[in-house]
Amino acid sequence: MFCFQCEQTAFGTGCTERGVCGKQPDCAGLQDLLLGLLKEAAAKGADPALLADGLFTTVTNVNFDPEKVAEAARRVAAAIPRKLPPDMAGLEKLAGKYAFPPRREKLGEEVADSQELLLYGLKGMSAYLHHARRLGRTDAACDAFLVRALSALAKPDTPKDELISLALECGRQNLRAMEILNEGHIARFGKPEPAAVRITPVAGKAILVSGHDLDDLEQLLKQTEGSGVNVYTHGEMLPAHGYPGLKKYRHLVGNYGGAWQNQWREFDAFPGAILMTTNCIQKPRPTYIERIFTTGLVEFPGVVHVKNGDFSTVIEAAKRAPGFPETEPEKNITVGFGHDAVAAAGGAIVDAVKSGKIRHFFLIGGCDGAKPGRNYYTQLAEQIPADCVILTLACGKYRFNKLEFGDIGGIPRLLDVGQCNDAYSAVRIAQLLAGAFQCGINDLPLSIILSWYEQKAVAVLLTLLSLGIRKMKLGPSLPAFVSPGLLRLLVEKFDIAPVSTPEEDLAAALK
Ligand code: FSO
Ligand code: SF4
Repeated sequence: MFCFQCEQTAFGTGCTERGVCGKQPDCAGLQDLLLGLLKEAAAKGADPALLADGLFTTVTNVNFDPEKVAEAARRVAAAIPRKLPPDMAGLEKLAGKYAFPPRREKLGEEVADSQELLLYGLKGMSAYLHHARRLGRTDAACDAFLVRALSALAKPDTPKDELISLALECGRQNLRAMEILNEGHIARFGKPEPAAVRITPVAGKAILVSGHDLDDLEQLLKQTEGSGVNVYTHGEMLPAHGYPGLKKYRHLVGNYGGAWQNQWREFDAFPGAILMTTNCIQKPRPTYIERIFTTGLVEFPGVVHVKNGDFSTVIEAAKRAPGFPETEPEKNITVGFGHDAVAAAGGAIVDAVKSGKIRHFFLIGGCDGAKPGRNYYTQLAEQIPADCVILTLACGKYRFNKLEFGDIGGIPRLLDVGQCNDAYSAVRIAQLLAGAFQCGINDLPLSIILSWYEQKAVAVLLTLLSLGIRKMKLGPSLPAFVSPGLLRLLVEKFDIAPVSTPEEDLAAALK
């Protein structure tokens, strides 16, 4: 196998024996086959929903089940149409034809790596299109672009420059994908508003919901209403508490734990059932494999998968588990600072900047991971001076969102904008500030310092680049699929740089 699509890739170069994420070679091979078929299907004008779901299936930490990936490959093959070998051994042999290293050898490093940059951006965008579609939102231009860009990847002779411009176009289209997802969330659950979220447990039976799919959360909340089972958010579900249509459920009692990479410890300790709605599942420990469930595209061999939104097995498992024995003293954090909430405070924020009370904004967001270097983000947030405001989003926020930051004249110093897809909201906030100060985003007293882990972060980064945003810092390390030539281009055109030390990066930002 060969895979280097995420930040934790082995030795910073590529996973070859097995994935650091736990992906096994059989599953990796079948994902290569699925991707190859998706490109061929796109060239034949296949259904964009089928393409998006296929791509999302191959995102890091989504689907570890070879049988299910093979099923997905068969669905895509049927759309081409193309006959596949009937057995797994035949599929795995065929998969070898689509592996990355021979392709890289044939195409040369720069073209092959530019193909991967575009492919990973498309994977990230597909995740957002998938969630939006589940809320009844689609966009014809995004769908058409997905088909066109994947078709370009089916052709070996698409030149590097065209691939790079498609990658930037992917960033533009991804902004729209995040926008329709935002519209879908607001239409269904109302505009996010600042809300205190309890982070200590309440006595009683419990279900922990992780991942990004707010629709799944809503179904679960409806099905647990009046059952005596409390629901807690985990990881990227935390922003759910800001939506009026979700926080109205009184048994959505709080948030438990932190980011996805701590799940072994946290799920072990959680005395109830656990539901994974999207990516970021790790190989479950035997201690909780009986009480963890998947739904949607996320699957793991040996874990019960819930289909058709019927969460009764999850609720039964929660009732069998002991639950929390007692209510701990209440502690809260605040979420819900989407662009509408920030716009409402816009006048006060602009006044605070003009009077010098707010000196600088830091957007510190992105995806968390397990590497020790990620302490950087905690140290950075801690060292940011008291006259600066921190905007944050995605699961990287757990590195600092339980610290006390206080406020500047009533404006909280830490504003949680939401999930990774709410990068859309962060862009709107930046545009709002730029409008108020009649300048461009690059001229604002704003520094963007991102952490990346998987392919949705690649899509978001491409979005920010496509908006012409310069001088972003990226960490904890640069992607392995960025070849030296591609890196030169990113540095020359966008002044993008890896994170350094918190002290150096802070000094540079506040200069
Ligand atoms: Fe984090 Fe996981 Fe939202 Fe990612 S939970 S790592 S890019 O899936 O998605 O922020
Ligand atoms: Fe390795 Fe990341 Fe690929 Fe998993 S997704 S196999 S950790 S590069």
